[in-house]
Amino acid sequence: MSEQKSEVESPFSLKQAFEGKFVIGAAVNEHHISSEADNLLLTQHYNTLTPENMMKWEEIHPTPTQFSFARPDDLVSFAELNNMQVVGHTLVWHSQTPDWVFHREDGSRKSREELLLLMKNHIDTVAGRYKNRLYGWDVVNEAFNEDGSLRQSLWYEIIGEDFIEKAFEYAHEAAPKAKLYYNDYNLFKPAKREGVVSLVKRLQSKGIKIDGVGMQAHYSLEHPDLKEVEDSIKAFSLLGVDVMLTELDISVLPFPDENNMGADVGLSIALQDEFNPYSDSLPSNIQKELANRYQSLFAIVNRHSDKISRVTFWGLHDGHSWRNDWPMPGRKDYPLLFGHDKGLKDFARQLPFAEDK
Ligand code: 9MR
Repeated sequence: MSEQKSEVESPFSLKQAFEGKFVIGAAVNEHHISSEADNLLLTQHYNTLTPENMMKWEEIHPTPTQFSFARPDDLVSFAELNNMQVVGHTLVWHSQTPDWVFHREDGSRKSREELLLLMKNHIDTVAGRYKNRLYGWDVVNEAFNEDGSLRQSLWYEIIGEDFIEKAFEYAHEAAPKAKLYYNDYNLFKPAKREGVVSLVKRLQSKGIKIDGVGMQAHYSLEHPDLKEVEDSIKAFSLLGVDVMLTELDISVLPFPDENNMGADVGLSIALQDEFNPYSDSLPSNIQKELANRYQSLFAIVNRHSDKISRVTFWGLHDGHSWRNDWPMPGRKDYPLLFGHDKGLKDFARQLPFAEDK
């Protein structure tokens, strides 16, 4: 499944293979930053990093008066030392946000004004701290429902639909040079795509800076139809903003709930063996399917590399992927380019790196 090539020859490097087209990255946690072996993989293959969890509100701002900057600082320093971009993830999200953000001590809901002030302080403090060091921010994450309407999150319910505009305005004030992105899953779906297209147009018509749309890209062998992915890349690009695949992984496992594909972190289903068929190893025919799927996706990405500024994998190697635990904790999945043994999978060396191959 994987091989280590002699370091005597020029070693294969993903970032070199895609050089001049788009930057390529991985989502990382503190253990990658402290592991020498992982450091080597990261610096050899990637030129952009996204913190998988450590900049989420509950981690970086766990209580009203406490900010936890030690781990994010280490990540940003590591990236700077190695000439890598960092994209912050994420300032405003309905998930992984502590309850005190939305409720007063007596349990009642905060007012619009209170929540806006808190949002501004959070963004000022977090985005402001890294203002000339982070390349960009996922300013707002997952604000849409599958039908293209706005999710009834507490941000939406308390502030109203302009919470998104406010977040982008505050982020621009706090970090004027940072690229500002909207990020979501299932953006290949036409209705959800249209919701985001309308959002970008609304922000643009009001003169609010938005630089790009991140398509998360949590895919599987069967889903989605890549034609829809391509249609969304084109649609977002027509708005004049960057398009990125921001959380790419391709699950090989059967999906236990066909109605809830995507990346809703709230979904959790008890482990059943029939849904964990490759707990020992991945059969060669499935490896081939995974290789073909990645080939097809990167053929599209290459064809549109003039529109795509970044491709980021959601994790470094299979052992650490969130896919092993979502939506069914305890499975063994194989969604990334580096396997459970941390080796680069053979097919990754033969992705279509050149135009229209
Ligand atoms: O991969 C992340 C996992 O380790 C966390 O437990 C989870 C909840 O914070 O978030 C995962 O990352 C999510 C990302 O932040 C937003 N899009 C969906 C990702 C996968 O759930």
